[in-house]
Amino acid sequence: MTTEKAKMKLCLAGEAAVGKTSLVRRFIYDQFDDKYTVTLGAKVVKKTVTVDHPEGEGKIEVDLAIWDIMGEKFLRELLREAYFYGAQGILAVCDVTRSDTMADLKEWRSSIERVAGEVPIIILANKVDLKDETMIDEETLRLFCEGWQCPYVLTSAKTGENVENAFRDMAGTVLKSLLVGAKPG
Ligand code: G3D
Ligand code: MG
Repeated sequence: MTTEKAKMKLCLAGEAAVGKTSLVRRFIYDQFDDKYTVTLGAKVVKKTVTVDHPEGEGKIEVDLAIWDIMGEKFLRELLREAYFYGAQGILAVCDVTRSDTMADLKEWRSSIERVAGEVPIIILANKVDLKDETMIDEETLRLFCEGWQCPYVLTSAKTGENVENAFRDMAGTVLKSLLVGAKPG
């Protein structure tokens, strides 16, 4: 059986300190670094994943280009053409210990859609390891995502919980959207 190949550009979105860089690091290197490193502008990292073909048969090898973006709003607006051009999927991250980080995703979404059009989104509700500090309960999150008609994943970059799943789900969802888009008619 042949393995098909695909490429895609994924962008992280979300306010400063929600855990974007930590999630990318966890996914790429499977590690969590407690030292804070400021991402200047944007950093692009690559990883290849093999996922099931969305339409049943075989596997697809997907080269992911993951854009980790600095959370400062002024920078986002300044650089959004460069950041979001050609984005095919958005990993929108909020921090479950800060409620406002979920509402703030609206601005991120419209900023990205102005450049890349409507693309699949997954919401990552991050820092679920901080159980005692959780301010966003799952019902609130569920309703928010229902409004957006997008899935969500509860993640922890610290423990690694669901991080791999979130990126893989995103890759699978984007592939599906690309295949639908590629169909004639
Ligand atoms: P950003 O890239 O979105 O700005 P970072 O966010 O990845 O830099 O993370 C911001 C802070 O949150 C860092 O802490 C980081 O260690 C912490 N963090 C990220 N993800 C998690 C998580 O899942 N659980 C917990 N407990 N902490 C997390 P510091 O203290 O270095 O500022
Ligand atoms: Mg960062």
